[in-house]
Amino acid sequence: MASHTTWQPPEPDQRGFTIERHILEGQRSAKGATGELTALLQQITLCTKIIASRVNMAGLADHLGLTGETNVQGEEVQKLDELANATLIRNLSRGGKVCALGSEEESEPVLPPAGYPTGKYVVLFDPLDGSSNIDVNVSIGTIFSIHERVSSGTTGGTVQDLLQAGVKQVAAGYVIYGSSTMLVYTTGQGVHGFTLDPTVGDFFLSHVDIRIPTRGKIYSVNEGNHASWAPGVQKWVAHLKTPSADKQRPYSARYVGSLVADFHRTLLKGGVFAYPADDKNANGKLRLMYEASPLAMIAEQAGGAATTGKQRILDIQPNELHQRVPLYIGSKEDVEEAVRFLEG
Ligand code: AFP
Repeated sequence: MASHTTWQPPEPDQRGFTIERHILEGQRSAKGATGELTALLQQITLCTKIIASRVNMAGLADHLGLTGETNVQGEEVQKLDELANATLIRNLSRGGKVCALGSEEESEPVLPPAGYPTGKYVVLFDPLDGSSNIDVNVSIGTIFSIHERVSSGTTGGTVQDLLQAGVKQVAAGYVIYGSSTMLVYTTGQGVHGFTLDPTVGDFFLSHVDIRIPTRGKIYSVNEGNHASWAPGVQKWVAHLKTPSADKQRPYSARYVGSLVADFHRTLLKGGVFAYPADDKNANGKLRLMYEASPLAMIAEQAGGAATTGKQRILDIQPNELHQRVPLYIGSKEDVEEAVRFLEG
Protein backbone atom coordinates (compact mmCIF):
# COMPACT_ATOMS: atom_id res chain seq x y z
CA MET A 1 0.00 0.00 0.00
CA ALA A 2 1.46 3.37 -0.99
CA SER A 3 2.21 5.82 1.77
CA HIS A 4 0.24 9.06 1.63
CA THR A 5 2.49 10.96 4.01
CA THR A 6 4.61 13.18 1.83
CA TRP A 7 6.26 15.66 4.10
CA GLN A 8 7.58 15.85 7.61
CA PRO A 9 7.63 18.76 10.02
CA PRO A 10 10.95 20.58 9.75
CA GLU A 11 13.87 19.25 11.76
CA PRO A 12 14.21 21.28 14.96
CA ASP A 13 17.31 23.07 13.67
CA GLN A 14 15.50 24.16 10.51
CA ARG A 15 12.36 25.40 12.23
CA GLY A 16 11.95 29.09 11.72
CA PHE A 17 14.17 29.20 8.63
CA THR A 18 13.03 31.98 6.38
CA ILE A 19 13.27 31.30 2.69
CA GLU A 20 16.23 33.70 2.45
CA ARG A 21 18.08 31.72 5.08
CA HIS A 22 17.25 28.46 3.35
CA ILE A 23 18.52 29.75 0.00
CA LEU A 24 21.71 31.02 1.65
CA GLU A 25 22.29 27.66 3.35
CA GLY A 26 21.92 26.03 -0.07
CA GLN A 27 24.52 28.42 -1.45
CA ARG A 28 26.92 27.61 1.38
CA SER A 29 26.80 23.91 0.50
CA ALA A 30 27.08 24.46 -3.28
CA LYS A 31 30.69 24.28 -4.46
CA GLY A 32 31.76 27.34 -6.41
CA ALA A 33 28.49 29.24 -5.83
CA THR A 34 28.87 32.96 -6.46
CA GLY A 35 25.66 34.08 -4.80
CA GLU A 36 24.08 35.15 -8.10
CA LEU A 37 21.44 32.41 -8.08
CA THR A 38 20.74 33.16 -4.45
CA ALA A 39 20.19 36.82 -5.27
CA LEU A 40 17.97 35.94 -8.23
CA LEU A 41 15.82 33.62 -6.12
CA GLN A 42 15.51 36.37 -3.55
CA GLN A 43 14.33 38.80 -6.25
CA ILE A 44 11.71 36.28 -7.41
CA THR A 45 10.58 35.75 -3.82
CA LEU A 46 10.11 39.48 -3.35
CA CYS A 47 8.03 39.68 -6.56
CA THR A 48 5.76 36.87 -5.43
CA LYS A 49 5.22 38.58 -2.07
CA ILE A 50 4.13 41.71 -3.93
CA ILE A 51 1.83 39.65 -6.18
CA ALA A 52 0.42 37.77 -3.16
CA SER A 53 -0.52 41.03 -1.47
CA ARG A 54 -2.28 42.28 -4.63
CA VAL A 55 -4.07 38.96 -5.11
CA ASN A 56 -5.32 39.10 -1.54
CA MET A 57 -6.59 42.62 -2.04
CA ALA A 58 -8.32 41.60 -5.25
CA GLY A 59 -10.25 38.97 -3.32
CA LEU A 60 -11.27 41.60 -0.81
CA ALA A 61 -12.30 44.04 -3.52
CA ASP A 62 -14.28 41.31 -5.24
CA HIS A 63 -16.05 40.66 -1.99
CA LEU A 64 -16.85 44.35 -1.62
CA GLY A 65 -17.93 44.32 -5.24
CA LEU A 66 -20.96 42.28 -4.23
CA THR A 67 -22.14 45.29 -2.29
CA GLY A 68 -21.91 47.56 -5.30
CA GLU A 69 -18.16 48.16 -5.66
CA THR A 70 -17.52 46.48 -8.96
CA ASN A 71 -13.84 47.28 -9.29
CA VAL A 72 -12.58 43.68 -9.37
CA GLN A 73 -14.54 42.14 -12.22
CA GLY A 74 -13.38 41.30 -15.76
CA GLU A 75 -11.14 44.27 -16.37
CA GLU A 76 -9.56 44.13 -12.94
CA VAL A 77 -8.69 40.48 -13.33
CA GLN A 78 -6.93 41.53 -16.49
CA LYS A 79 -5.16 44.23 -14.51
CA LEU A 80 -3.98 41.71 -11.94
CA ASP A 81 -2.56 39.51 -14.69
CA GLU A 82 -0.74 42.52 -16.06
CA LEU A 83 0.37 43.63 -12.64
CA ALA A 84 1.96 40.23 -11.90
CA ASN A 85 3.73 40.26 -15.24
CA ALA A 86 4.93 43.85 -14.82
CA THR A 87 6.14 43.16 -11.26
CA LEU A 88 8.33 40.27 -12.38
CA ILE A 89 9.65 42.07 -15.44
CA ARG A 90 10.40 45.33 -13.63
CA ASN A 91 12.27 43.67 -10.77
CA LEU A 92 14.09 40.90 -12.61
CA SER A 93 15.10 42.80 -15.72
CA ARG A 94 16.74 45.53 -13.63
CA GLY A 95 18.16 43.24 -10.95
CA GLY A 96 21.46 42.47 -12.70
CA LYS A 97 21.13 38.68 -12.56
CA VAL A 98 19.47 37.87 -15.89
CA CYS A 99 20.31 38.43 -19.53
CA ALA A 100 16.76 37.65 -20.74
CA LEU A 101 13.28 36.84 -19.51
CA GLY A 102 10.48 34.83 -21.08
CA SER A 103 6.91 35.43 -19.95
CA GLU A 104 3.73 33.64 -20.90
CA GLU A 105 2.29 37.13 -21.35
CA GLU A 106 4.99 38.35 -23.76
CA SER A 107 5.39 37.22 -27.34
CA GLU A 108 9.14 37.96 -27.44
CA PRO A 109 12.04 37.69 -24.96
CA VAL A 110 12.38 40.62 -22.58
CA LEU A 111 15.93 41.97 -22.18
CA PRO A 112 17.34 44.18 -19.41
CA PRO A 113 16.77 47.85 -20.31
CA ALA A 114 19.70 49.79 -21.76
CA GLY A 115 22.14 50.86 -19.08
CA TYR A 116 21.25 48.05 -16.67
CA PRO A 117 23.71 45.23 -15.94
CA THR A 118 23.09 41.71 -17.20
CA GLY A 119 23.65 38.43 -15.40
CA LYS A 120 24.29 34.83 -16.35
CA TYR A 121 20.73 33.53 -15.89
CA VAL A 122 17.44 33.54 -17.76
CA VAL A 123 14.05 33.21 -16.09
CA LEU A 124 10.86 32.00 -17.75
CA PHE A 125 7.58 32.49 -15.91
CA ASP A 126 3.83 32.27 -15.98
CA PRO A 127 3.06 35.35 -13.89
CA LEU A 128 -0.49 34.41 -12.88
CA ASP A 129 -1.51 30.91 -13.82
CA GLY A 130 -5.21 30.07 -13.62
CA SER A 131 -6.12 33.74 -13.67
CA SER A 132 -9.64 33.05 -14.92
CA ASN A 133 -10.22 31.77 -11.37
CA ILE A 134 -9.46 35.10 -9.66
CA ASP A 135 -13.00 36.41 -9.75
CA VAL A 136 -14.34 33.28 -8.01
CA ASN A 137 -11.63 33.32 -5.33
CA VAL A 138 -10.08 30.00 -6.34
CA SER A 139 -6.36 29.35 -5.93
CA ILE A 140 -4.02 30.70 -8.60
CA GLY A 141 -0.26 30.79 -8.85
CA THR A 142 3.04 31.96 -10.32
CA ILE A 143 5.41 29.43 -11.92
CA PHE A 144 9.10 30.07 -12.68
CA SER A 145 11.99 28.28 -14.34
CA ILE A 146 15.68 29.29 -14.29
CA HIS A 147 18.41 28.37 -16.77
CA GLU A 148 21.98 29.55 -17.26
CA ARG A 149 22.59 31.55 -20.40
CA VAL A 150 24.21 29.64 -23.26
CA SER A 151 25.04 32.53 -25.60
CA SER A 152 28.36 34.24 -25.24
CA GLY A 153 28.68 37.90 -24.41
CA THR A 154 27.86 40.13 -21.52
CA THR A 155 24.97 42.09 -23.00
CA GLY A 156 21.36 40.97 -23.49
CA GLY A 157 20.67 37.29 -24.16
CA THR A 158 19.08 35.66 -27.17
CA VAL A 159 16.04 33.50 -27.74
CA GLN A 160 18.40 30.50 -27.71
CA ASP A 161 19.11 31.22 -24.04
CA LEU A 162 15.42 30.71 -23.37
CA LEU A 163 14.91 27.70 -25.65
CA GLN A 164 16.62 25.08 -23.49
CA ALA A 165 15.49 21.61 -22.53
CA GLY A 166 13.99 21.35 -19.05
CA VAL A 167 16.73 18.97 -17.97
CA LYS A 168 19.07 21.98 -18.01
CA GLN A 169 17.05 23.99 -15.49
CA VAL A 170 19.09 25.08 -12.50
CA ALA A 171 16.02 25.88 -10.44
CA ALA A 172 12.24 25.86 -10.70
CA GLY A 173 9.37 26.72 -8.45
CA TYR A 174 5.89 28.03 -7.98
CA VAL A 175 3.88 30.10 -5.58
CA ILE A 176 0.30 29.14 -4.85
CA TYR A 177 -2.00 31.93 -3.71
CA GLY A 178 -4.51 29.77 -1.86
CA SER A 179 -5.97 29.44 1.62
CA SER A 180 -2.40 30.30 2.55
CA THR A 181 0.34 31.47 0.21
CA MET A 182 3.04 28.87 -0.32
CA LEU A 183 6.29 28.89 -2.27
CA VAL A 184 7.67 25.54 -3.42
CA TYR A 185 11.06 25.37 -5.11
CA THR A 186 13.94 23.15 -6.08
CA THR A 187 17.52 23.79 -7.10
CA GLY A 188 18.03 20.10 -7.78
CA GLN A 189 18.49 19.20 -4.11
CA GLY A 190 14.99 18.11 -3.23
CA VAL A 191 11.77 20.07 -3.08
CA HIS A 192 11.02 22.43 -0.23
CA GLY A 193 7.88 24.35 0.68
CA PHE A 194 7.52 27.63 2.54
CA THR A 195 4.38 29.25 3.89
CA LEU A 196 3.94 33.00 3.89
CA ASP A 197 3.24 34.49 7.29
CA PRO A 198 1.33 37.60 6.23
CA THR A 199 1.78 39.26 9.61
CA VAL A 200 5.57 39.10 9.25
CA GLY A 201 5.67 39.35 5.45
CA ASP A 202 8.06 36.44 4.98
CA PHE A 203 8.03 32.82 3.83
CA PHE A 204 8.92 30.23 6.50
CA LEU A 205 9.97 26.65 5.93
CA SER A 206 6.94 24.43 6.47
CA HIS A 207 7.41 21.43 4.13
CA VAL A 208 10.89 19.86 4.17
CA ASP A 209 12.05 17.59 1.37
CA ILE A 210 8.62 16.89 -0.13
CA ARG A 211 8.30 13.39 -1.58
CA ILE A 212 5.38 12.54 -3.84
CA PRO A 213 3.83 9.12 -3.02
CA THR A 214 4.72 6.48 -5.60
CA ARG A 215 0.99 5.97 -6.25
CA GLY A 216 -2.04 8.01 -5.30
CA LYS A 217 -5.80 7.72 -5.42
CA ILE A 218 -6.74 10.96 -7.17
CA TYR A 219 -6.90 11.79 -10.88
CA SER A 220 -7.19 15.33 -12.16
CA VAL A 221 -8.28 16.05 -15.70
CA ASN A 222 -10.90 18.19 -17.47
CA GLU A 223 -13.41 15.46 -18.26
CA GLY A 224 -15.49 17.91 -20.25
CA ASN A 225 -13.02 17.15 -23.04
CA HIS A 226 -13.71 13.38 -22.91
CA ALA A 227 -15.37 13.17 -26.34
CA SER A 228 -12.37 14.75 -28.07
CA TRP A 229 -9.68 12.59 -26.42
CA ALA A 230 -7.89 9.75 -28.19
CA PRO A 231 -9.26 6.25 -27.35
CA GLY A 232 -6.22 5.46 -25.16
CA VAL A 233 -6.92 8.47 -22.93
CA GLN A 234 -10.60 7.56 -22.68
CA LYS A 235 -9.73 3.98 -21.70
CA TRP A 236 -7.22 5.15 -19.10
CA VAL A 237 -9.71 7.47 -17.38
CA ALA A 238 -12.41 4.76 -17.52
CA HIS A 239 -9.92 2.38 -15.86
CA LEU A 240 -9.26 4.83 -13.02
CA LYS A 241 -12.99 4.98 -12.34
CA THR A 242 -13.53 1.21 -12.37
CA PRO A 243 -13.57 -0.41 -8.91
CA SER A 244 -10.80 -2.97 -8.31
CA ALA A 245 -10.67 -5.94 -5.93
CA ASP A 246 -7.75 -4.42 -3.99
CA LYS A 247 -9.80 -1.26 -3.43
CA GLN A 248 -7.07 0.86 -5.04
CA ARG A 249 -9.72 2.01 -7.54
CA PRO A 250 -11.96 3.86 -8.17
CA TYR A 251 -9.84 6.97 -7.93
CA SER A 252 -11.38 10.23 -6.75
CA ALA A 253 -11.66 13.07 -9.25
CA ARG A 254 -10.40 16.56 -8.37
CA TYR A 255 -10.01 19.37 -10.89
CA VAL A 256 -9.54 23.01 -9.93
CA GLY A 257 -8.66 24.37 -13.39
CA SER A 258 -5.58 26.16 -12.00
CA LEU A 259 -2.56 24.06 -12.83
CA VAL A 260 -0.63 25.25 -9.79
CA ALA A 261 -3.46 24.22 -7.46
CA ASP A 262 -4.01 20.86 -9.15
CA PHE A 263 -0.27 20.18 -9.20
CA HIS A 264 0.25 21.23 -5.58
CA ARG A 265 -2.42 18.79 -4.41
CA THR A 266 -0.92 16.06 -6.59
CA LEU A 267 2.55 16.73 -5.17
CA LEU A 268 1.39 16.47 -1.57
CA LYS A 269 -1.21 13.70 -1.84
CA GLY A 270 -0.10 11.74 -4.88
CA GLY A 271 -2.08 10.72 -7.95
CA VAL A 272 -1.93 12.16 -11.42
CA PHE A 273 -2.77 15.39 -13.23
CA ALA A 274 -3.24 15.30 -16.99
CA TYR A 275 -3.97 17.73 -19.77
CA PRO A 276 -4.03 15.42 -22.79
CA ALA A 277 -3.97 16.39 -26.44
CA ASP A 278 -7.48 16.51 -27.88
CA ASP A 279 -9.30 17.30 -31.12
CA LYS A 280 -9.15 21.06 -30.40
CA ASN A 281 -5.58 21.13 -29.07
CA ALA A 282 -3.38 18.70 -30.98
CA ASN A 283 -0.48 19.46 -28.62
CA GLY A 284 -2.54 19.90 -25.50
CA LYS A 285 -3.16 23.28 -23.92
CA LEU A 286 -0.33 23.80 -21.45
CA ARG A 287 2.90 25.61 -22.25
CA LEU A 288 6.15 23.69 -22.11
CA MET A 289 8.42 26.47 -20.91
CA TYR A 290 6.19 28.21 -18.38
CA GLU A 291 4.14 25.35 -16.98
CA ALA A 292 5.14 21.79 -17.89
CA SER A 293 8.91 22.03 -17.67
CA PRO A 294 9.29 23.73 -14.25
CA LEU A 295 6.62 21.50 -12.69
CA ALA A 296 8.29 18.45 -14.25
CA MET A 297 11.57 19.34 -12.53
CA ILE A 298 9.74 19.63 -9.21
CA ALA A 299 7.84 16.37 -9.77
CA GLU A 300 11.03 14.46 -10.60
CA GLN A 301 12.94 16.01 -7.70
CA ALA A 302 10.13 14.80 -5.43
CA GLY A 303 10.34 11.27 -6.84
CA GLY A 304 7.49 11.62 -9.37
CA ALA A 305 7.37 11.72 -13.15
CA ALA A 306 6.19 13.94 -16.02
CA THR A 307 5.66 12.98 -19.64
CA THR A 308 3.80 13.95 -22.79
CA GLY A 309 2.74 10.31 -23.02
CA LYS A 310 5.53 9.70 -25.49
CA GLN A 311 8.47 11.63 -24.11
CA ARG A 312 9.85 12.74 -20.76
CA ILE A 313 8.95 16.43 -20.42
CA LEU A 314 12.46 17.40 -19.28
CA ASP A 315 14.03 15.91 -22.42
CA ILE A 316 12.05 18.03 -24.88
CA GLN A 317 14.20 20.49 -26.81
CA PRO A 318 11.85 23.44 -27.36
CA ASN A 319 11.73 25.10 -30.75
CA GLU A 320 9.49 28.03 -29.89
CA LEU A 321 8.84 30.08 -26.79
CA HIS A 322 5.14 29.38 -26.47
CA GLN A 323 5.22 25.72 -27.41
CA ARG A 324 2.42 23.57 -26.02
CA VAL A 325 2.64 19.95 -24.85
CA PRO A 326 0.31 17.25 -23.57
CA LEU A 327 1.10 16.68 -19.90
CA TYR A 328 0.81 13.67 -17.55
CA ILE A 329 2.43 14.48 -14.20
CA GLY A 330 2.43 13.13 -10.67
CA SER A 331 3.08 9.85 -8.87
CA LYS A 332 5.56 7.68 -10.76
CA GLU A 333 3.38 4.56 -10.93
CA ASP A 334 0.29 6.54 -11.94
CA VAL A 335 2.14 8.31 -14.74
CA GLU A 336 3.64 5.03 -15.94
CA GLU A 337 0.20 3.45 -15.98
CA ALA A 338 -1.19 6.35 -18.05
CA VAL A 339 1.59 5.85 -20.58
CA ARG A 340 0.80 2.13 -20.88
CA PHE A 341 -2.82 2.98 -21.78
CA LEU A 342 -1.76 5.65 -24.28
CA GLU A 343 0.56 3.22 -25.99
CA GLY A 344 -2.38 0.83 -26.28
P1 AFP B 1 -6.18 30.43 -17.35
O1 AFP B 1 -4.90 31.10 -16.87
O2 AFP B 1 -6.73 31.02 -18.60
O3 AFP B 1 -7.20 30.33 -16.25
O4 AFP B 1 -5.76 28.93 -17.77
C1 AFP B 1 -5.32 28.05 -16.78
C2 AFP B 1 -4.60 26.89 -17.39
O5 AFP B 1 -3.57 27.31 -18.24
C3 AFP B 1 -4.03 25.96 -16.31
O6 AFP B 1 -3.70 26.62 -15.14
C4 AFP B 1 -5.14 24.95 -16.11
O7 AFP B 1 -4.66 23.69 -15.68
C5 AFP B 1 -5.78 24.85 -17.47
O8 AFP B 1 -5.50 26.10 -18.13
C6 AFP B 1 -7.25 24.65 -17.41
O9 AFP B 1 -7.74 24.52 -18.69
P2 AFP B 1 -9.27 24.10 -18.97
O10 AFP B 1 -10.11 25.25 -18.49
O11 AFP B 1 -9.33 23.86 -20.43
O12 AFP B 1 -9.54 22.84 -18.17
